[in-house]
Amino acid sequence: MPDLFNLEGKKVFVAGHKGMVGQALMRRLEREDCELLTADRSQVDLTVQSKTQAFMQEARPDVVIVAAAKVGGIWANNEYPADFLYENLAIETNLIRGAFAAQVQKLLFLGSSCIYPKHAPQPIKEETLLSGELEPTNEWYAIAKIAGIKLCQAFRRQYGCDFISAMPTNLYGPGDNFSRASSHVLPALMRKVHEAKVSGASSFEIWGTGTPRREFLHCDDCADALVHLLKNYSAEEHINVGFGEDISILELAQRIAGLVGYQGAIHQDTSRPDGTPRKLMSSARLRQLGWQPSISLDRGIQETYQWFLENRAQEEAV
Ligand code: GFB
Repeated sequence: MPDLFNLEGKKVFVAGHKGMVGQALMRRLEREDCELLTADRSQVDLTVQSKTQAFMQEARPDVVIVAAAKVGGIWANNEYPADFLYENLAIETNLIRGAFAAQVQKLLFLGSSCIYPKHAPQPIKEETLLSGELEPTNEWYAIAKIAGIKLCQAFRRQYGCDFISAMPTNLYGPGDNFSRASSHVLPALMRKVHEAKVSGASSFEIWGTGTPRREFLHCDDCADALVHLLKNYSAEEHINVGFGEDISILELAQRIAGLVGYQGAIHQDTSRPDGTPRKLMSSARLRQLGWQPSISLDRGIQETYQWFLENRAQEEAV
């Protein structure tokens, strides 16, 4: 079957090309016969409407991927509600409206699995959106991402724009944020295990009870799925991008410790929040479109740890 949308010869603007997903998209798109367009923050501040608009008018991309966002783990989301709500709203409205004004042929907006209700039935189907209350630690980010989905749908409905939305699950991989406070759980635990191993500590700490369950997708698998969607998907409804299996946080900690080669104990800091009890998405619609992940969690953890050792371990230790 020929692709619905042909990337050949197209000018593709990857907004957020320096983030983990943006970098993965750049690696993946290099294999396509398209022209890649990027813009550093010093060139264009995507939170400023006039600057984003002017950039789009001048650059005239054919395709826009909205991978630019303010992101972080449970602590950062909870601590900086204004930044997470405002910056994400600003970036996405500027890019989506800017793409419409510049007559962009195709736009792909990236959201997150936290858009779904805290107690959504598992695995979470796309139609669960807006059927219940959000998880309070990340409702600011979730509301911004829901607004982005709706904006794409609205431009599609009112003006016939080919704007689509994808909702990746929790992502990890090379280029991730390993900072102590603002990172997501997988890089956070990787760093803690590494430091415990290097210092000879008898234990390391995980936040919360360890019982919440999460699904983890490697960023290179995610980028591959996103390119597949660009080529093969054109509809109003957002579409889930998941791995298909989840794991408890305690099991994740044990898995990382095993792969890194650390034998100490794991302590739970229950003064920290658990967040959503479980977030396993149904990716049935994406599978029906002919895509599935290829990087196992063990291989992904090993690769990411290698990247951490080569790129971050030294500076993080300071
Ligand atoms: O990855 P994470 O920060 O975010 O945390 P969410 C997932 C789970 O891991 C929570 C636990 O139950 C945390 O309490 N956890 C255990 C840890 N140890 C740690 C640690 O050292 N660091 C971190 N960060 N967590 C985020 C949302 O939710 O997921 C975002 O806040 C976004 O908006 C993102 O949707 C994908 O999975 O809970």
